Amino acid sequence: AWKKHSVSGFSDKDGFEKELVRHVETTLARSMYNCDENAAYAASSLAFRDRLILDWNRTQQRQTYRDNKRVYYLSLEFLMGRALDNAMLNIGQKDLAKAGLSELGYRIEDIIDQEHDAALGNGGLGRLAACFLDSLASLNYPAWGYGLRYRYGIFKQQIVNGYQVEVPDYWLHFNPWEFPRHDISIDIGFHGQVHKKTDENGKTVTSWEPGQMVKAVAYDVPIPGYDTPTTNNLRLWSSEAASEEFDFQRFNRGEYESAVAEQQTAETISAVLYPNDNLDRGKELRLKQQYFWVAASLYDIVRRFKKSRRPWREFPDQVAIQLNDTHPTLAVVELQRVLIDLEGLEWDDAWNIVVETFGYTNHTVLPEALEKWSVGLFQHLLPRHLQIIYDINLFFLQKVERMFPDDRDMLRRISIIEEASPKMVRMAYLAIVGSHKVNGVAELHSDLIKTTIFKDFVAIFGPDKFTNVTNGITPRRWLHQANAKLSDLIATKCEGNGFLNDLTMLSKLEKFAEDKEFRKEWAEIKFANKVRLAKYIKETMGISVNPSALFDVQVKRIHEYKRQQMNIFGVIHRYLTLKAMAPEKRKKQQPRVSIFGGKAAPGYWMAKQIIHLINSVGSVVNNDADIGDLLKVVFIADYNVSKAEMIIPASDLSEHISTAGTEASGTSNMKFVLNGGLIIGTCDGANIEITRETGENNIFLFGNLAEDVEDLRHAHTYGQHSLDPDLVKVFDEINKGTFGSPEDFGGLVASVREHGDYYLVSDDFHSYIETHALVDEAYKNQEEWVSKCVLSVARMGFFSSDRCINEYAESIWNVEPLVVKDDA
Ligand code: 26W
Repeated sequence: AWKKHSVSGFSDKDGFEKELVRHVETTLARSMYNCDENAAYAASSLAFRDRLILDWNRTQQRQTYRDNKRVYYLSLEFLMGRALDNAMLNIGQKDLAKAGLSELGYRIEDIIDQEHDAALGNGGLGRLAACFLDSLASLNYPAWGYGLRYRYGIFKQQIVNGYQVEVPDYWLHFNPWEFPRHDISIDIGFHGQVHKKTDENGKTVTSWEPGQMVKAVAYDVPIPGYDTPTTNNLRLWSSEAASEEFDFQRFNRGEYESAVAEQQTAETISAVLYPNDNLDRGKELRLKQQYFWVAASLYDIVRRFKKSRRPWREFPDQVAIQLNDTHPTLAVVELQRVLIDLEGLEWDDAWNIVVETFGYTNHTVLPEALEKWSVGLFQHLLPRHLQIIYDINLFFLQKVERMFPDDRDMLRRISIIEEASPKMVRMAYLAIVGSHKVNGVAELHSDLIKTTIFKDFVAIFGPDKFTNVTNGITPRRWLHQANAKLSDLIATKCEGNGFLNDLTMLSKLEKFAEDKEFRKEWAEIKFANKVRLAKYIKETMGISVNPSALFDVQVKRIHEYKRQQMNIFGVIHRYLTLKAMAPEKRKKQQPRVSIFGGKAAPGYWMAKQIIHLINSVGSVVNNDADIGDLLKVVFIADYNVSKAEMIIPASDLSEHISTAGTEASGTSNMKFVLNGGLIIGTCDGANIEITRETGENNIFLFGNLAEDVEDLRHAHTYGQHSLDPDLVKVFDEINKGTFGSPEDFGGLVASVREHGDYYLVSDDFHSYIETHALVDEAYKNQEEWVSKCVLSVARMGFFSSDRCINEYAESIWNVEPLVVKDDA
């Protein structure tokens, strides 16, 4: 049996303090008398970082030496949040740091709070990538993440007069968690010409002579596993002017300004994260980002492979590359180019290697989110890649024609090139053709892609190419870090902290669901978390909320398909109902706080109207003396990972109410349940599997099913669409001006009334309202409510990202963990 190698932490509290002081006095060049919380954060981070580096170096050495198959996770987004708290917990020395900091006169929460979130992502897809990195390291897989080092992360959201205002997120003033590797830099080409020559053997050789070069510089971020010395690497690429371009000659020719301008053009590539979630706008700079990142990453991966001097056919035995949505699909084309143009392989040999190497994860079925790039743009930016795409498509179409000789329309439907004007490259189709496995992220979603958007591809490649891997979340961040008290309470009933490595151990909690004493402790923790959130709400926006009220939370990106509009219409309905009641009856109603949070894409007009309506309703309801504590409406500005860590543990009820069939999985649904909250939700995404695991009695499901959505939409368009009468009352109230100028919300109302109600708000409204009434009823019986929460948590083991990563490893990557021996 292997003995576990211990983590390179501090020997004791004094050891940590000494290092902290050393960093304050030398690295930061300050005196301890002049060490504010920010400096204490910086020094703590530097101290912990030093410990991580030792394990990080050893992990990389070990992985190089053993030379096992590695996983490369290519994602344009990594929504990491804060690193210090996570590093302390994963190393297992937060208590020690707390004691040390306290001795020096600091509260650890204040120190942790100094850190700026690393917000290099939009929402679900980016946070999933971050959870996967945590699991990959915690399970000792040899794995790297590859992404872009954006100078600006997702914008910061301010609410001004009820409207969203975007502020740039410049987050790199001080970032101790990244290591610039100026020695690892790669020149990436764009534009230019393609040349064909015949070599001595009569073989045609194609070469690409780019017209512009941009330099990619690596920045590495250590990813510590929990309770293991394995510390993996996240490599982020930053763009700079290629060395040749910003040359000395040009200064002498008096072209200083234009030389600097070119440098800035190069730097633009990694400057900013595109803030659209589920919307493809086809911007040239975005395609440049994608190629820049993919080409640099592949160069790095290929270079590492070449060090072991194996034959090319062994590449897929050594390398698994996962495409996080279609954003990195150019990697398929780039690897084929490297193999045939630079390494001289035959097309078929190269193509087999490519397909064996890649796996593609789809995260959405929304048509407006499926990436397409115009052929003209490709021709201009990546002329050689366009040729290769045409060849990939030609061979693919030939294969399909042989399989379905009489089906002309099939060829038109499945072609990687959409024959429209302008012609478009369909990236999802390219990703499917270039990968050996395609997966969805929850059962319903994986079924839907097989029967709708990718149906033809199932007929062509057979059903085995398509699979499901239901998403998961890391219990380290989303329970242990976000909700330390609950995690500690669970540990007392689950034989210690083992559940953090094996979440199925939570099942030991089942037998305590009926234990009065345990329920009391459980309820006290939930209450304390609500008090903490109430305090934050009071301090940041001056709204008093009663922590004994039912906290009803919907936090996620604002999108019509996620239906925050239905939620706020429901809140208006509740308000009207309360107002219409006799005071005696009113007093007996269940008090609620409706909490919203989330960013709207800057160009998404409808989403911005939703935010404005929520805030407008809030300012009326929160100041209505008839209502008092019975209803409060709060919009928490700038929802991000660190706010999620505070909000999620404070929820009694969370809303996951997308139109059935539209939310691929959802992952916050899992986080809320894991933190002892219940869900009101539709039969969509992972809600369905959560219900299967936790039991129908422990979730509030409502609304139409995915299989009925198409018919309902059809009926809206061609039949008659009679609106739900309660919803009509809500619209009438909006139109009366109760919440400000009705024109401000005209789009929201019209989309339901005039424009076919695509997201079925009216169809689901009645059952939504009724189900909320059931929630009120259930919440009255606190003993039973808490028991539902305990049972649910006990049954959440399946939703760990550890389970999810093990499934990828086994069914898609064929990689194994690298056992850490004591001597290596
Ligand atoms: C091209 C623009 C664009 C940008 C981002 C298109 C699509 C995206 C993402 C795929 C959107 C996204 O984050 N999808 C979410 O992925 C989560 C992780 O699998 C799921 O849990 C969510 O249901 C899904 O909306």
